[in-house]
Amino acid sequence: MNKNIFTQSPFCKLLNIQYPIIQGGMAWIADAGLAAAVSNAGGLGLIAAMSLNGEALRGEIRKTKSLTAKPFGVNIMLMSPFAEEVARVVIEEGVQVVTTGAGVPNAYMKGWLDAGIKVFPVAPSAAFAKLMERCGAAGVICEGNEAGGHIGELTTLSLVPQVCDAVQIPVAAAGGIADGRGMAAAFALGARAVQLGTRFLVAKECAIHQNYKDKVLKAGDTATMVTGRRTGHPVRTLKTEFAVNFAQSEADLTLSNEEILKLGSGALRLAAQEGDAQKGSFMAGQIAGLVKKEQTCAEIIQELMMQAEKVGGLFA
Ligand code: TUI
Repeated sequence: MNKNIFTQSPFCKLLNIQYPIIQGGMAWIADAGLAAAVSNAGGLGLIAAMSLNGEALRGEIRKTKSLTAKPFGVNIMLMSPFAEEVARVVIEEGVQVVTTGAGVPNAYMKGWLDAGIKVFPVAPSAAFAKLMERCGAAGVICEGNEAGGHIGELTTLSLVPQVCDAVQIPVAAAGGIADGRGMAAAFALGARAVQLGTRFLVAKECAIHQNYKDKVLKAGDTATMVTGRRTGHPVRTLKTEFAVNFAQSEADLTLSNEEILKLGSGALRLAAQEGDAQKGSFMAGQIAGLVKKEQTCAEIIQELMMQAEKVGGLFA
């Protein structure tokens, strides 16, 4: 394995980026400032459309264009009440890359492909990845359940090689990756890119509340837990008082699924914007224990590449 495998890959050429590193499209968190900083550092920055309606997303896209001349993308969380309008806005604004999560993007694929958008759905299984390949996806993102936020069933180590064997399109690995060792490991499994969320949470250009960053920086290896399995929307968060109480409410069968969902809604915003330690849901991946310092996006990407190339040398 040499430098070329990471930096002069067909994946980088496909997206016209320098390094095969994608920033996770973190809902309520990934804004124009973060996306532009990652893209300016040679990776692929993403704006999260989850919390934005069509016009708010349009503003964020235009802001990103004013901050970087490099390619960037938009992540569309398909459970968002604004999914349909933001799906239209990415076409109107000439966005080059769209990633999708938490659902099946079929209804939007034709419009995006006709507009020349490269689509990378999050695929939680090999069957889903094959379906996306048939629908014209440029690649898939395989996010193991080590990831923060809304998760699937499989781990990154199991999911990535099985999807790589199932499809011809490039696979990006996500979940449990925060340094060059994880990046090299993902490439050893057949991935052609990595997506990182938790590491970019503490980026200097990430505008979340400092309480959120401090919780990630202090987190150890067993600091996360999964809630929401009962409602069919499992979410990995830091083990806070809110998360533990939420898990207790889930176990209480006198509460309906609707009541449980209501308890959780809005909690991510409270964490990201207000740093609310009591009512906030601090989503983060299992790899949070490895994230120990605040750095610029450029420092994060350079460090990752240096480590990955060093570890990658083991395969040469
Ligand atoms: O979407 C994510 N991660 C997220 S979204 C989010 S916002 C949120 N806020 C409050 C409660 C819940 C979520 C926070 N984190 N990652 C991408 C992802 N997609 N992970 C898993 C999936 C997925 C799961 C099932 C993709 C497709 C899928 O298809 C199953 C099916 O057939 O519908």
